[in-house]
Amino acid sequence: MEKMMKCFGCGAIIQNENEKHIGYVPKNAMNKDKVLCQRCFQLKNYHKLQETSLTKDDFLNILQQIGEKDCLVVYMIDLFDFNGSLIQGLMRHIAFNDVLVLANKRDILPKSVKERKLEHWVRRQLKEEGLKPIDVIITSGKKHLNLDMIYDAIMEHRQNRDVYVVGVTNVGKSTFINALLKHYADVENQNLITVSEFPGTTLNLIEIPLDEHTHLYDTPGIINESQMTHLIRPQDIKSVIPQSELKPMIYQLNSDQTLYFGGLARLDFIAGEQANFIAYFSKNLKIHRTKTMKADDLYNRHLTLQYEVEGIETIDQMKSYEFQLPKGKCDIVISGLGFITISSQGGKVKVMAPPHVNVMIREAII
Ligand SMILES: Nc1nc2c(ncn2[C@@H]2O[C@H](COP(=O)(O)OP(=O)(O)OP(=O)(O)O)[C@@H](O)[C@H]2O)c(=O)[nH]1
Ligand SMILES: [Mg+2]
Repeated sequence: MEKMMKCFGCGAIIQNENEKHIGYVPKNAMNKDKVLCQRCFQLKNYHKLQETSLTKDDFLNILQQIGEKDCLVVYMIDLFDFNGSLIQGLMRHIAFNDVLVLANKRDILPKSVKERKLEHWVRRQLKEEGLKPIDVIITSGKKHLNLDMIYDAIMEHRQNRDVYVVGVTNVGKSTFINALLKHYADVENQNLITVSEFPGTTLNLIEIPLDEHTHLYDTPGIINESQMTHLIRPQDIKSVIPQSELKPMIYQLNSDQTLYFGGLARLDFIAGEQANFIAYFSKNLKIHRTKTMKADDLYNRHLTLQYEVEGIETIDQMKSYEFQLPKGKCDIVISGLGFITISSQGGKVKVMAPPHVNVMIREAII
């Protein structure tokens, strides 16, 4: 039987019947041995996103099958949105495989942070989550950082088995595989896998031969509804989510002072001695400092509103969290948007963010 044809950009099974469904290719474009579906064509050439109707379960089903295989799992996480890339659904499925962890997007964190420090931090966080990887490598798929080291680690640990690259959507799986394809197989740009800043780009397994019998697979990322990318308008993603090295912004705050982050989130310093707040956000995000007393009014009059979140027009539609600060350093993370490193003698902060967005306190990464 003839093998089903798949789009080389997203892995969707090719069909010529329904333009609105994934994998559509007009019949007259079928005369090649490698085809790109209409959705990928639009994404690659016009940067236009065609919505799909795949659900989280569709993606989890694919992962479940991987969990049942004897293979090497390359688990990619995003250093900038570490907690957003650790969803439980994913951990559960791969817990029994050999797992090599790639901590990606290192280029977004300040250059001054040592790679070893990041690696140790990642290892400690993973341990808390109960994951015991065979190795952890810091990387940037975009900058080809540590590519040779990763290639060698994959070849060593796969022991002639298949390799599956998994992770939450948007962590950079396809970008990384493209780096491998360019570097080790001289694949030209027009034949690479589709990548984009929109979540849910890869739609099915994409098979890349390693030798006669085994393959490396790109997989569709699990959709994590609490990721910031799902809440803002698609056209704002590239400005709100940092694309290059973060520029730390330093604030000395007294209690009863507030910071707004592009109108998407807010932090109130409720109690404590004067403390140091270092904000790590996209450089396009305007940070606005004000007295807490005036902060509600400022937001409601739209003075600090820079980006829109659907369904939020007044500040009381945001969700509030309170955190007790430890003495010393900690991070307050607004998942996918950014984080604030606070050095204090202790105290209390309140954070407001759109519902769904995870807000948490963690050991400082920097
Ligand atoms: N700064 C930075 N951005 C990256 C890096 N790797 C990927 N990106 C960006 O992250 C976004 C998502 O990249 P993809 O490679 O499509 O991510 P994916 O994990 O394959 O996503 P899905 O196919 O949706 O699961 C794109 O905007 C990439 O340019 C990196 O190392 N550094
Ligand atoms: Mg992808």
